[in-house]
This record gives sequence, C-alpha cells and structure tokens, in this order.
Amino acid sequence: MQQPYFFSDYRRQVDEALEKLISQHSDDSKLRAAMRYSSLLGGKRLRPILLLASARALGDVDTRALLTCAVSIECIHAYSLVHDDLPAMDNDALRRGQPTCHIAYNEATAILVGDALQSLAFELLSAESLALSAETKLRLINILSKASGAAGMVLGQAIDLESENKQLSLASLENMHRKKTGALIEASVIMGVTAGFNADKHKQLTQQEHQALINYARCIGLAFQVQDDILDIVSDTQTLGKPQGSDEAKNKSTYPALLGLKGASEKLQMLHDEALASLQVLASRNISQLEQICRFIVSRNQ
Ligand code: GRG
Repeated sequence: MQQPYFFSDYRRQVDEALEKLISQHSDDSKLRAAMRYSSLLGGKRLRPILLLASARALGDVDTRALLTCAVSIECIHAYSLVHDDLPAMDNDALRRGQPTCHIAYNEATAILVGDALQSLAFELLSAESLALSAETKLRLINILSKASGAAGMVLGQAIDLESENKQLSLASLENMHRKKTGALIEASVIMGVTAGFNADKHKQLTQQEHQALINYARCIGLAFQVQDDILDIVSDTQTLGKPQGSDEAKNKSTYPALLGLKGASEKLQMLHDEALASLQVLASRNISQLEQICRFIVSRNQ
C-alpha cells in the first residue's frame, strides 16, 4: 500500500524538529553524530505520525508543541531499537538498511546513544519552552514513562529475551507484544489527544470516546506486531532494511509460528476491523487520518 498522503508532510516536520533538537542537545560531536545516525537515517516515523493524527482528531492544534511531543516519542523508539540491536539483546547488524549503531560506532557509544535519547525525550516534555500547561506536561511524562518502562516496553523486552527457544502460548505472546510494541503505539495515541486537548474544554473526549480510542490504539498496536511477524516471513531483507527470517533463525514465538500464515492474516484482519469499528464512536471527530493509519499498518511492506 502507498503511504497515506499526509505521511510525508508529517514525517518532514518531525525530521526537521528532531534534527534541530538533537543538534542543540549535545556538543560532543561523536555522540551527537551517533544520535543523528540512529534517529534520523531511515524509519517510518509511525509513532510521531500517529500522535499528530490523534491530536488532529480533536480539531485545530498548535503544531509546534505537538511536534516536540512527537519527537519525544520517536526518541524513545529510536533508543529502544539501538539497545535492542546490541549483542546482549538481539545482536543484530542491520537496521533501517544500514549497520546498527554498535557496528557503525561501538557498543559503548550505542549504549550511551540509547541513554541520551531516552533522557532527551523527557527533557523535551518537561521543558519550560514547551507551550503546554504544566498539568498536560506532567500527564504526557507519566504516559510516556509508564509505556516505556518496567510495566510497558522494557517489560515486553524482558519477557521476549526470557522466551527465546521457548514455545509461548498465544495469550503469553499477545501479552509480550502488547507491552514490547503495543505500549508505545498506544502511548502515541493517548499523548496525541492529551496534548491536543491541553485543557481546552471544547475538545474534551467523552468517557465513551476515550475508551473507544484506547481500544483502537490497542488493536493497531497488536496489528502492527502481527504484520511485523508476517513480513519477517514473506518479505525480503532489502525491503525490510533488517535481516528477513530472523524470528525463525532465533527460534522466536510469532503469530505465524503459532497460527500459521493464514491464521496470522485472519488475526490481522480481525484487529483491523475492530480498530475501525471502535473509531466509529468518534465519527463526529476528525478521524480520517486515524483510519488511514490503521489501513496502512495492516498492509505495509516494511
Ligand atoms: C531495548 C528496552 C528495549 C526495548 C526494545 C521495540 C523493541 C523493544 C524492540 C524492537 C524489536 C523489534 C524489531 C520489534 C518489532 C516491532 C518493531 C518495534 C519494529 C520496528 O518499528 P518500526 O517498523 O521501525 O516502526 P522504523 O524503523 O520504521 O522506525
């Protein structure tokens, strides 16, 4: 599937903001170069795009503040990829079609790049210059830290590492992916509406709308991972920008391994349908971009 038309525009804006913020952040040229290498060269910017589209669902928004929030979530994502590729974790040499950070630089630099990107995320959200209320900033920091920490992404990664060479049940696999991959995708949506709302009573979501949006986010978070598992089998290394077949080579539990390719595709379709059905509760809002992101997630080829 072609990327939706608004992806390239959002992506350009996020890249410009990311470039600027990283340049201002570190004056050590090697660390800064490695941070740029790991965050700016390649990548779809799906989480920032989702954050911007979620804020837009509420109506007109201050794009500058939102871009900072979007960059903060991309920093956490980029850090997770750099650390995930380390020899102590997945030990991968290729990411986004180029040598992973510890190969291009060295292991110590890759650890520091991850550390620096993680703290940069929270520095950005807590900055005085960020034009959001103090309450909104605190909420955003809380959402992002919970999603990325020991009850979210880090827990998912820990479960993943412990499960190597083990056959997981479908429920355990789902739990792992909801945390490892899903938590940050869900956070992108919730941060988007939190920043977009920013105490503007006219934009407030009803309880029912909020619940529907959370369900949409949970469905697309899991759908993203199911499609990732399918692509690891049916795609190729050049398109993926990372080694094809690595799940099987590492003997990982995946949706196709547990359900077969057909079963995994059916699961993907179910998640897609449920995500779009949930959005209908928000039909009076600006949900077209969220619908398109859902379609993109299940039909992407990288
Ligand atoms: C090291 C704490 C820690 C966590 C790592 C997210 C993660 C946890 C590991 C990544 C491993 C992996 C490849 C998971 C599959 C799903 C996923 C997150 C793919 C990469 O995300 P994309 O496709 O990447 O959005 P781009 O390059 O487009 O940004």
